[in-house]
Amino acid sequence: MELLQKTDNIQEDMLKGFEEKINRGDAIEPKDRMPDGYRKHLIRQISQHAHSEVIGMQPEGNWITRAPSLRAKQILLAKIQDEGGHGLYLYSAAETLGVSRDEMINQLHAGKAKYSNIFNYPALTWADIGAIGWLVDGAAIVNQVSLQRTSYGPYSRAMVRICKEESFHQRQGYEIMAKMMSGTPDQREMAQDAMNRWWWPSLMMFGPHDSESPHTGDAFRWKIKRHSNDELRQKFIDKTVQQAEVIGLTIPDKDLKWNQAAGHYDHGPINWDEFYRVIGGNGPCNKQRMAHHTAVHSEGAWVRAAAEAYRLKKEKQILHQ
Ligand code: BYC
Repeated sequence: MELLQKTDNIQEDMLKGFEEKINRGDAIEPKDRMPDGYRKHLIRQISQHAHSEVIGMQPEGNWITRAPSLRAKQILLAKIQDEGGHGLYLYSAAETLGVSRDEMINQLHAGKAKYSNIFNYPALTWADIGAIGWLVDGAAIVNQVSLQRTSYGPYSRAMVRICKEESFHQRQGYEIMAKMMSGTPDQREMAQDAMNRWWWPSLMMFGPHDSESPHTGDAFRWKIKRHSNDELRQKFIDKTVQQAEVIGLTIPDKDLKWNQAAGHYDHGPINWDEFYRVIGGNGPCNKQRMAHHTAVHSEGAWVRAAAEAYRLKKEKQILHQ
C-alpha cells in the first residue's frame, strides 16, 4: 500500500514538473521525463509526418524522366531528394522517443500508421508538379512554420531546417504554374486543370475541422500544436488566393469570397467523405503507393544489412585500437 502511494507521488511529481516546463514554454528533450500519452502522441504524429515525406516522393518521382527541360529536371531531382532528407530527420526525431525505424515502417506497411491524404492522388501532367510544389508544399509550410514552436525539441529543430527547404519547393512549384499560365491556351488549361484537382485535397491536408479533431485537445494542452487545423487552413487559403489571382488561375470554389468583417476569405464546404475514404486506404492511389513502398523497402534490405555490417566492423576496430 505504502509502495503504491510512493509510486503515485513520483508520478504526480513527474507530471507536475513536465507541465510546469510546458507552461514556461521550455522545450522537452529526449532525456526528460514525460507522460506516456505525450510520448505516444508524438510518435504517432512524427512518424506519420515522416511517412508522408517519403511517400510524397512517389507522385513527383513519376515526372523526373519526363521533365520538360534539363533545368526543370535538375530542380525536381533536388526537391525530391530534399523530401527524402526530411523523412530522415523526422524518423530520427521519432527514434529519440524510443521507437525504432523498423517498428515505424512495419506500422506503415500494416496500415496502422497513416501518411498525408494528399499523396494518394495521381500526378497526371507536368502542371501537377507545379501544383504539388505550390499548393502541397505551400500548405505544408503553413503547418510546419507553426510546428517550429512545438514543445518537443527534436521535432521543433527538424521543422526549422525543413521549412527553409520547403520555401524553395513552394517557389519552384509557383514558377512552373506561372510559366504555364503565360504559355499557350493548352498550357493554361493544363495548369487550371491541375489547380482544380489539387485545391480541395490540399485544404484537407490540415486535417478535419477543429470540432471533429480528436487529437487537438491534448495537442494544445501539451503545446504540440500551436494553431488549430482550421486556423492554419484559413491562413493557407488567405495567402494562396492572391497568388492564384496574380497568375490568372481560378480557385475552384464558387463560394469563395472575401469577408471584410472577418478579414478572411470564406470558403465552400469540404468533402469530408472523400477525406475519410482516402485516409482509410481507398483513395485513387493508396494501393499503388503502398505496394511501391513495400517492394522498394524489401529490395533495399541488402543496403541496410551492408550498412549494419560496416557499423559493426568499425565498432570492432575501435574496440581493438
Ligand atoms: N492526412 O485529430 P486530428 C510534405 C488523421 S509532407 C492523413 O486533427 P492531429 C511533402 C490524423 O492522423 C508534410 N491523415 O489529428 C512531402 C488522425 O488519425 P489517427 C506532411 C490525417 O494529428 C513530399 C485523424 O485524422 N505534414 O510536405 O491533431 C512532397 C484525426 O485528425 C490528415 C504533416 O504530416 C491528413 N491530412 O492533426 C511534397 C504535418 N489529417 O492518427 C510535400 C504534421 C488528419 O488518430 N502533422 N489525419 O489515426 C500534423 O500537423 C497533424 O498531425 C495534422 C492532424 C494537422 C495533420
